[in-house]
Order: sequence, then structure tokens, then C-alpha cells
Amino acid sequence: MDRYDASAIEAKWQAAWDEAGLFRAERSEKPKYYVLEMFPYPSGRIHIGHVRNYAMGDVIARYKHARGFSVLHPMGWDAFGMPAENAAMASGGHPKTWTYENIATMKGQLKPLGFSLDWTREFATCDPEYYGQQQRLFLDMLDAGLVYRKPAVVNWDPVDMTVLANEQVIDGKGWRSGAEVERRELQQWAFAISDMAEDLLESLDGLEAWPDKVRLMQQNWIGRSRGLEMTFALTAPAHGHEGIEVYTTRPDTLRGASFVAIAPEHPLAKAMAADDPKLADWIAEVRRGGTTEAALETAEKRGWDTGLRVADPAYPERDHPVWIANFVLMDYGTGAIFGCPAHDQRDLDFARKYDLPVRRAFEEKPTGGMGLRLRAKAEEENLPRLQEADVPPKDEPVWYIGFVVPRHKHGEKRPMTAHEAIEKAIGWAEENGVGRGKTQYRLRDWGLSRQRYWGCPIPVVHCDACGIVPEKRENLPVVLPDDVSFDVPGNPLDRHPTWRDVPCPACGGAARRETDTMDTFVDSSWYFARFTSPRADEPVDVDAAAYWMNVDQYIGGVEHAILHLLYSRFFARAMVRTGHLPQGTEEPFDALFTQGMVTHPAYVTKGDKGQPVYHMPEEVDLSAGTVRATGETFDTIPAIKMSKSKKNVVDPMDIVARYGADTARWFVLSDSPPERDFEWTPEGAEAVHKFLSRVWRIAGDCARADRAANDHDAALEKETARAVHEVTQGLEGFGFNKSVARLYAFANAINGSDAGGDARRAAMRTFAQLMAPMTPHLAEEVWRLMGGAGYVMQAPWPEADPALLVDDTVTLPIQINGKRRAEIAVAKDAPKDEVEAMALADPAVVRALDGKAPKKVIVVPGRIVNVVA
Ligand code: ANZ
Ligand code: ZN
Repeated sequence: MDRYDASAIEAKWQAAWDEAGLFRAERSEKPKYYVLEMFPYPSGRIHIGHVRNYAMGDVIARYKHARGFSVLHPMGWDAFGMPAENAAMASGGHPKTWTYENIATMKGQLKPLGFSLDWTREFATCDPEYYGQQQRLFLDMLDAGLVYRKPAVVNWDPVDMTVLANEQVIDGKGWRSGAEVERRELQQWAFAISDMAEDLLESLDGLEAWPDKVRLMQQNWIGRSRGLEMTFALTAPAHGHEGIEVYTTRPDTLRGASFVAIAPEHPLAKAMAADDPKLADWIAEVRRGGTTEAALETAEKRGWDTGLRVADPAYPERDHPVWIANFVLMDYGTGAIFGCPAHDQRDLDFARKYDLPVRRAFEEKPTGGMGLRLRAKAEEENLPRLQEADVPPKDEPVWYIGFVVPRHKHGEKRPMTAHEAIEKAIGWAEENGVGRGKTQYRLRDWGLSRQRYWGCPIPVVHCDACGIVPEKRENLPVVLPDDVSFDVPGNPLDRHPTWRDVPCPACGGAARRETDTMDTFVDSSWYFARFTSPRADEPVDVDAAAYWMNVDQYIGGVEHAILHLLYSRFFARAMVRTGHLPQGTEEPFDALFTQGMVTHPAYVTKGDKGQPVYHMPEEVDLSAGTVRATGETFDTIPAIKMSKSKKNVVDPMDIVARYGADTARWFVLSDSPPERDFEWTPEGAEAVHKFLSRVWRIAGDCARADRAANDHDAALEKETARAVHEVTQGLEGFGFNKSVARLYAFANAINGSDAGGDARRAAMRTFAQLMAPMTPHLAEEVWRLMGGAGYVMQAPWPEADPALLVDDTVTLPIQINGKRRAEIAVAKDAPKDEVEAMALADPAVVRALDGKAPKKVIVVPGRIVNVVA
């Protein structure tokens, strides 16, 4: 028989599967199974992380096929986004050409991997057929009040005159212009996701087949907190304001209040700036530096004393200054805080800088009862040595000072946890009419406007007479114009009069299209639903969705654990509400699996300025420890995530060309549990190829083996049953590496068996079925060679006879004069004399007896063999 020729086998079966339409998802009487891997961004090349991700999905898809499910396993392209525009800016091409060429290349790379994908459902999110339906969804969401306009702060590049994405702001400067970025307020579209915060949080509990860590990340992102909204009355009304509403999650620290601070965008600050050009300049100045959380976190604390004062609602004898502070955000809480320097580091930094009082709200260790020292310490103001805030612990009881503690009732003073003190403080504020308890979410509404070209146009028109007018549904899709150029910074849609200037859909007068496009996260928030009916001329055919939804198993990278999944959960709810998905699909992903990364060592030398210079694996001589081209010695960084910047990448297509897709697939599944990182090594891939060649040879041997008279073999049947059982368990529980390990053992068992031809062929047929999810091409070939009928994926998945799984051998210890010397494995029902003979023949026993005959042998069946010498 010939050697294992992966490329011939793989091409042959891929053509046959295509021809047979084997992977076309059909609605039927059968139970359905929808397995989905996060669809790729068409960057230009498939990388090994894709291969691992899609190999896992394919294992499940093929396994579920064999289990009798009607399987949906689709693929498409998350095709809008900045890189296409950047490429156009850098090399003058067109984002559309760039994107579709990349899609073609990557599809050409995916195909030879032999994934069981239903390519008839393929779409790219930049296809007008897709984004037109997205525009329709948008309009329906607009009608339902799920999307609206609000002012939002953006990064503004004053030189390029354009809005920048956060990742385009580098150290507070525009990535292209190098200009200091400013914060600017623009009218932006936003999805009302925060209205659903409660439900999005509560429903996490039901997602039992999601990783705990992902649920926790979502929970933290939604960030429910219990706090108090309270008013600090201005000692004299100013600019039409009587008081300032603050939001605090630590009302238990109110005794430590020493100032009130408002955001630079706060209405009071704005009103004051209107009469005060110096303040207006100052506000403009502190808004420089971008809107990223990191930028705000690290920015120097800066304040402006307004000269106004507020009364303290809990301590009428005190009043506090009102400052405008750059660290207070307008879009959280009420845009105003009370500062408590003793217990909040930010507030302390601010107080030290502007010389504001520092007061404690609690003592951690009072030194005895109601002693004088405690009183003295408690009253200590402007604590001079305190450089680090004493951040209040939440669960540890502490000794509070002040209004939350009934100070005068003898005996009532005791330590309290913050939880208790917070509730007390809220109760106090409500009773005294100065505030109300409030549950607040960190989750903000999702701003979706992007001032760029390569995205889904927002289908509305701005009319001077009518305001914002939705595009008529029959005019959808609003298609992106092709004739645009990127030689000038900014959004080309703004500079495209024939596209931009349109009659108003309502009054027919002159109007302007919205030139903002949608955040690309919108595109990926409902694609899973579209796959159920990808050619429907509505967003989703609800009948198709009723059959296919939910996604039974979703697989992807943990880097999407927060935004993508949260947005998808929001969209599913929005689509149910607008009638585009059936009830019951509000949580669209029944099970989620997040796979680990593929890692590889990186090879690094120092450049002339001491900077690290990375070298591709094929550029270094590993045994000599030198870079081939220059002879320099390099350092090896132990396996880290493969990335282009570290040059520690292997191209999966090289592996496929060299060894075949089955080797690549088996290897990425074999080495470590799927949730863990996986280190790629050339030796590992080579070893897999050797193993598959061996399987090929064993299959050839089995094919040629002669029948025996009574051709079945108990040992081999047992081995088969065990393999079926364990491989199945591995596949069911995302333990692909365990399934693979079992198959190595099973191959050895078949190879070592001296059973007759039929028995070995039967075992090998099962072997082909079991390996088919991982290495479908070789499996198909072996299946046919062993006389299997039809396609291996269509043959019912083998069942293990439970009787064969029962272990009917026992291991007995052998004691000689009370000392354990050996053990033997015997059949459970072996007669005593047989056990005795086996025990005495055991080499360790022979050695111990040293030629002497035993005085007595006592066999306790199923327990022990005692030899008296
Ligand atoms: C007094 C206080 C004392 C606070 C203390 C903290 C510690 P979380 O818990 O994340 O929701 N805050 C409120 N609104 C803000 C805004 N718009 N911009 C910046 N900071 C704001 O955070 C709530 C806490 O962050 C609030 O509780 C408030 O400071 C601050 F020892 O009030 B705290
Ligand atoms: Zn109009």
C-alpha cells in the first residue's frame, strides 16, 4: 500500500463532501444543533488561533451530525472596520476592494482545512444585503425607543479635524497628526442598553453553561452599586441652581466630606463659564488629552474653585467649597461628588494639592471604649501625616464616627460593616428628606456613531424643517458610495455632496444624510441570528430562527467576553421586542466556550538603540542559538501569544502544505485542554504526522488481514468499547485532548492485536468514526477502506456496550509471610487453583521464595493471596 498522501486524500474527500452537499443545514424532523465560532475579521490571512477555534467547532459539528442532529455550522466575515480604511490611507486602495480580496484569500485558506461549514449561508457584514437589514433593524429599534440621540464626548483631533477612536489616541495625541487631542461634545446615536442593565445582570445566573469567569466579567462590567443621591444646598443660589445633587456609593463616609466637586461639563460649570472667559478657557484646557479611562485615570488632578459654598446636610455647622474637577465625569451618577479625602485616594490627592481639610469618618482601632483618645483622634482635622487614603473596607466592621452612629445613646456604639452603615446612612437621608437610595449601574448606553466611512450607514436624514427623519424602509439599503478617496483626513462621506445631499423623506425639502456610520460591534451583535436565514428579505425569518435558535454552542476568544457578548445579549432582547426573533431567544447563546491562545517562543536580539528586535522562527538557527542572516546570538522568550509584532508566528498554511489539514487539526486539538494555552512546536506537528501515517499503515494491514474461523475477539471488542466510551466523554465535555489521547492507545491496541481480519476491520471502522471529528479526511478514507457505507459523518455514532465497560479483572496483592511482595491481575471469577498457580509463577514471588517450596498458599478470592514460606 502507498504512503499516507494527505494532500490527495484531503482534496478528494473535500470535493466529494461538497458534491454531496453534506454540510448544508436543513430544517428537518431531527433535533437541531447550532454550533458557531466567532466569525473572523478579514485581516488578510488565517492564523493559527483561527485554526484552533474552528477545529474545535468542527469537532462538535461533525460529532453532532453523527449523533443524528440537523446541524447548523455557518461561517461569514466581520468585514467593516478601521484596518480597511487605514490600508486605503496607507496605500491608496479602496476599503471595499481590500476587504473582499482578503475574504477571498482567507476563504481559500479555510477551504483546504476541511471544516464542515455550510458555505451556502456565507455573508460578509459589508454586503449591502446584510447591512441593509441592519438598517431596518435600526429603524425598528428607533421606533421602539431602543436607540436615541444624546450628546457624547469624543476624541477630537484639531489638526486632522476628525474624531478619533480611543485606539487612535496615543499618549493623548492623535496618531497621525501628533496633535494634542481634545474632548468634544457631539450629538451621537446611542443604544439604550442601560435600560436593560438589571435584566442583563440577573439573567447571567441562568447561563450555567458559560464560564464563570465570563459571567463575572459581565457582572463587573454592568457594575451594579447601591448608593445615595443627595442634595447639598448652595448657601446662596447661583446661576439658577439652588443646590448640587451628588452621587455616592459611600454615604457612610459623609462625616469625612470636605468639598463638593462637579464635572467640567456640569450645567452649573457651563453656566458659570458662560460669564467667565477665564473659566471657559480653563475648561477647554482640562478637556485636552482624550476620553479613554486610562487617560482620565492618569491625568493630573486639576480643580477650579468656584467660590460657591454648600451646606452639609448631616452637619449643619459645616459648609464646604464647590470645585470644578477634571476627574469628575459628567456621564456617571449626577456628575457631582462630595470629596472625602481621608478615605478616597483621588480625593486625598486633590485635597493635598488645593489644601482642603482631611477628616476621618471612622476609626479602625479605637483604643478602648469611649476613651478620650478616641474622641481626640476622631476630631482630628486635616490629618497632616495622612498621605494615603484609608480606603474603607466593605466587609470588616469598623468604628464609625458621626451621624450614622447614635452618639448619645449610651452603650450603642459598636463596630459596623460598611454595608450596614451605608444602609443606615441612606435611611437617615431619606427620613430627613435630603436624599434617596439609588441603585446605579456602571453600564452606560452604547454610543454607536462613528465618524468613518467603512461601516454601516445610519439610515436617517437631517432636515432643517422636520428634524431627524428616518429613511423610508423601501429605500433601504442606504448603500455606501464607492467613489470616495482617503487622501484628506476625516470621513469621506462628509465630503460627498451627491451622496450626502438628499431630499427629506418627510417633506421633500433639501436635507442631509447622516454621515456617521455604525460601530462595527453592531454588525457582530446579530449575525448569529441572520445565519438562520441569511437570504431573507427581512433581518431574520422568525420561523427559521424558531427552529435554529439558540446557538447551542458558541466558541471564541475570551477577549470578546465583555462587549461582544453583552451587545449580542442586548440585541437579542431588542430583536425579540421588535418582532425579529421569537420569544425565548433573549439569551442567544446557550453554552459558551472560550479557548486558550496559541503560543510560541519569541526570538529577540537588541537593536542599535537597545530596542528589542524580533526574528521569525525560520530566521533563527535554534541549535546554534544564532540569527541565520547575521550570526548574532539571540535570546529566547518562553512561549507567549503568537503575534505579528513579536514575529513568533507560524503560518498554518505552511503546515497544511507540508503535512496536510488533518495533521494541523489533530495537533491543535491534541496537546492541551482547549481552555488552556497551547504551545506550538515544529516537533509536535511532525510527531502528529508520523502518528497519522501510522494509522494509515495500520488500516492497510487491517484491510489485508485474513478472516479467522470464528472472527471476533473479546479483548479487542473490549478495547473498542472503552475507546468509544472515553472518546465520547471527551467530545461531550470539551476534553478533546483526552479523546485524542485515547485514540493513540486504541491505535496501539488494534496494531498489537492478533485477532482475525474481520475483528480488526470492525475495530478500525470504529476507530475511523471516533477520529472523524478531528481528522475527517483520513477517517473517511479509512472508513471506506474498512468497508464502511456512505460518509463516516452520516454513520450513527458508535455506542459502547455497557457490559463491556465493566472491569472483570481484579488486582490481588500477594503477601509472603505477611509482607506484600507483588500483585497480579486475574479474572474476577478465576478458580482458586488457577490464582494460586499464577501467584507462584509471578517473578517477584519466585525470587522471594528463592527455590524453596511454600508451606501454605491461602487464596481469598477477590482480596488477597497469602503465601507462608
Ligand atoms: C464619597 C466617597 C467616599 C466615595 C469614599 C468613594 C469613597 P462606584 O462605586 O464605582 O460606583 N463618583 C460618583 N460620581 C462620580 C463621577 N461622576 N465622576 C467621578 N467619580 C464619581 O463609584 C462611586 C464613587 O465614585 C462615589 O462614591 C463617588 O465618590 C465617586 F471614601 O462618594 B464616593
Ligand atoms: Zn423635512
